[in-house]
Amino acid sequence: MSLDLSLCFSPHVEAAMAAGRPLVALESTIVTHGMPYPANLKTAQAVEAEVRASGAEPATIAVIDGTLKIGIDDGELASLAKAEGVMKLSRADLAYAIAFGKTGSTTVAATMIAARAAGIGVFATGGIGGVHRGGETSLDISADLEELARTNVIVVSAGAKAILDIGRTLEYLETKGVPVVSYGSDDLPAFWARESGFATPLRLDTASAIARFQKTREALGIAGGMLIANPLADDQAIDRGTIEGWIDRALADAAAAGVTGKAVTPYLLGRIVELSDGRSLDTNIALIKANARLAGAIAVALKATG
Ligand code: PSU
Ligand code: MN
Repeated sequence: MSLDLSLCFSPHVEAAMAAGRPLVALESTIVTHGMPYPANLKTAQAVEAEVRASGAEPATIAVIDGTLKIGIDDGELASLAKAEGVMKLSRADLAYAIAFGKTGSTTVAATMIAARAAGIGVFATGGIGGVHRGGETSLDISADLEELARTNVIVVSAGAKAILDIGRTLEYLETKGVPVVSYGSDDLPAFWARESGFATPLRLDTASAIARFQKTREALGIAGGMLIANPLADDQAIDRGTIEGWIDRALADAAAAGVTGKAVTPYLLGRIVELSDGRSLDTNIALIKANARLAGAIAVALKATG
């Protein structure tokens, strides 16, 4: 049996591709599972605007009624933002949703797969998934890490989410040969916080240096993506001590509620928004916008280097 996996490009994305303009992929799990309505919708729109302001075209990716969309329109974004029971898709179930006509948002892993299929080399998110705290016994390790090892897409993030075990996440990425590059910092950022306390494996200070690094990897035939960790501006970040208190409390609540599997990350993010009285949400919004700006600059630089 031969299946026609036709990607559905939005008119904006199609026009940008035809004109040879730079593109940036954006994920949709942050919309459906990462933030409450209506902040999720406002943020997704603002993030697209940031990409445009940096000279690139945004392509927000999602599966809608079984169609893999590379770029969605305002109406589709609004209905995803409000919808309940949307699947949270990763490498394991992206094809399931397409095969059986489901609607699902794409995580970092699934967005990388779709971006690669569409020929888009740069992708902006908030924070990647990684090794959860206690992951050495629970084996709760995000499929995002394996995807970074396999799929040639530059993922611009604010690091791994601070709810995770950052040290083990770094070890895992090192084992898999994934470059971890902090942008303009010697310390690996930790999502809401500017610093994780871990020295960054690599540091680059310009978008064109990042583009040059990825092009060189590709020239060497090295498969896989790279993780760019972009620290938030000082006045928008939350200090490590403050955020750790909320994380500990959220982790204890998740354990008491018996939350497991795919539900863990959305539960923790939601609980930390409550515990911080919305402060973590403001910071999450600021960091994804900053990442979208940097991703746009990298996409522009990739075009400029041929
Ligand atoms: N960044 C955010 N909020 C999010 C995510 C990223 O600011 O909700 C999502 C991404 O889609 C990422 C997912 O792939 O969280 C990680 O989920 P898990 O830990 O279950 O792999
Ligand atoms: Mn998990």
